[in-house]
Amino acid sequence: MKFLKQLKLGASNAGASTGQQWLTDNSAEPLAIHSPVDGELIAKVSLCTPVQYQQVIEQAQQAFVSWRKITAPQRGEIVRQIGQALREYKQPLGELVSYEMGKSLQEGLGEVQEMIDICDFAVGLSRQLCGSTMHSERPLHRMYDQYHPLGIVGVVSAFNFPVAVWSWNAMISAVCGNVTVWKPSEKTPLTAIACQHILKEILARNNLPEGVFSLVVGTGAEIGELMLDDKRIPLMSVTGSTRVGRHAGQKVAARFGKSILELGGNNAIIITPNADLKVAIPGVVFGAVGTAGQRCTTTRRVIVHESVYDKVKDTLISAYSKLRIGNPLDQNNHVGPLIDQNSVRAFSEALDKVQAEGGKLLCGGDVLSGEGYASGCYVRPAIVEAENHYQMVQEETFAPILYLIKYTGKVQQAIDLQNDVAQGLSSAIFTQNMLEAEQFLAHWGSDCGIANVNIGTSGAEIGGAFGGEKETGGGRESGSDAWKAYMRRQTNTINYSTAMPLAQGIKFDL
Ligand code: UN1
Repeated sequence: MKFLKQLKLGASNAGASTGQQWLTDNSAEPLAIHSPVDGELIAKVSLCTPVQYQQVIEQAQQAFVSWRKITAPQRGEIVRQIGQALREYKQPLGELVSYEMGKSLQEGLGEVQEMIDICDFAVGLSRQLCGSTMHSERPLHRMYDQYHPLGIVGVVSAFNFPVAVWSWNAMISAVCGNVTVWKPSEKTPLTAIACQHILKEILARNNLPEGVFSLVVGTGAEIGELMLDDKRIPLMSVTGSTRVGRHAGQKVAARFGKSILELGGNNAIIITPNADLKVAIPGVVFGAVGTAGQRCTTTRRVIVHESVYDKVKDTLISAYSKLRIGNPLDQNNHVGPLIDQNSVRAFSEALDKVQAEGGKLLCGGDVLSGEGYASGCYVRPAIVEAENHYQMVQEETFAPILYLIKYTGKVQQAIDLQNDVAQGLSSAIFTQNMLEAEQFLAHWGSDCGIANVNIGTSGAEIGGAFGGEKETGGGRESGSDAWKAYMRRQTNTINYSTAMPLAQGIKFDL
């Protein structure tokens, strides 16, 4: 495949890198990466060993000492060059994302575009890492706060956005003056290795210290655990399931580290009687079947008012019947495969369980076989009529299952149903009624980190802070002022008088 060569991937690849140097150790059996698209072997990767891990972290510690002294706008210039390189590699990298992960080529290219966009954002940010100045209560005193780099930032990313999520973290973190150690999902390490090759050229060209951007491909049980316990990593940013995040958050907190958790979602779209269905239906369908239902922002529930319920149901079933499922690199297809056969099993099991609870399968739900489906990872997206309290509806199944739920009262009833799950990532309402929209956005409205009006739940832009509440973990990444979590905050008070007054009016005369 041409894109593998363009991205400097070989048949065997090292899974550990300090940026400029690949660390090789061939003592263990390498990991074979098969594509969910056709089941073919793409390439092999030797996993980072615990010894190599120590080497990477030590190198990163050293790199931090010099990287933090480079001015923030100069760090921004490096990130600008990374964004430029990503523009050049957009096509092959998008193709590899699609082939290794299984999302449609359009979404693979979109993911690389997110990386480019966050680079641009970070370049601007590199001149805007601003604190506030405050007025001191003491005469001839000045007070302000400033933001300092933290040190090593550990990024654990998931298979579903194998490169974009790393870039939101790493590019923001880099302009903040941190160095990053990235542990990608072991399901999708090749895209990460490709990024590391792209970075290598830029790091070398600019004579940067080795260890500014490092990579450790390994299992969660081994390398992931080392990172969580490592006091040399003051901040861990973890994207994954709620189960993984609960464990990670507790471990990092136990050593007083900071963490940014971006975990599961159970995102709903509310369709009120005042919705424009021409806008709503495509929003629901893309939200539910995009990335084969494997985004943390995927639309999992659609809560529809009874007056438009049958119409929405029929239109959705008809839209689903037109979905073309197949090789995601073929731009005629809408839906590619799930990441692996375990996910296919989880999809089938969830459908069995929800039907046992009383759910009614309206369409889809089968596992596809035959020509073009040899990997065994293709399923037909399903719609299930269900109730919000069903156990399966309450859980996040990382697959294309859309639960159709009816509400009968006012919009607040739909909002309450929407909020009545453990997760709190993304949410949306479709309505042309301003009162309904504002109620959804009010503080007694959606309890999610993302609340959209007349836009689906997925496809957030990088300019906003990304993340959610409750079991989604509370972290924020990407835009707005999410950068503050990547820095150490310090309050400074300076006395430029010749006296020593105390705050709170305390007298202490010697
Ligand atoms: C994720 O699924 O982990 O909002 C991230 C979206 C994308 C990011 C999703 N921009 O759907």
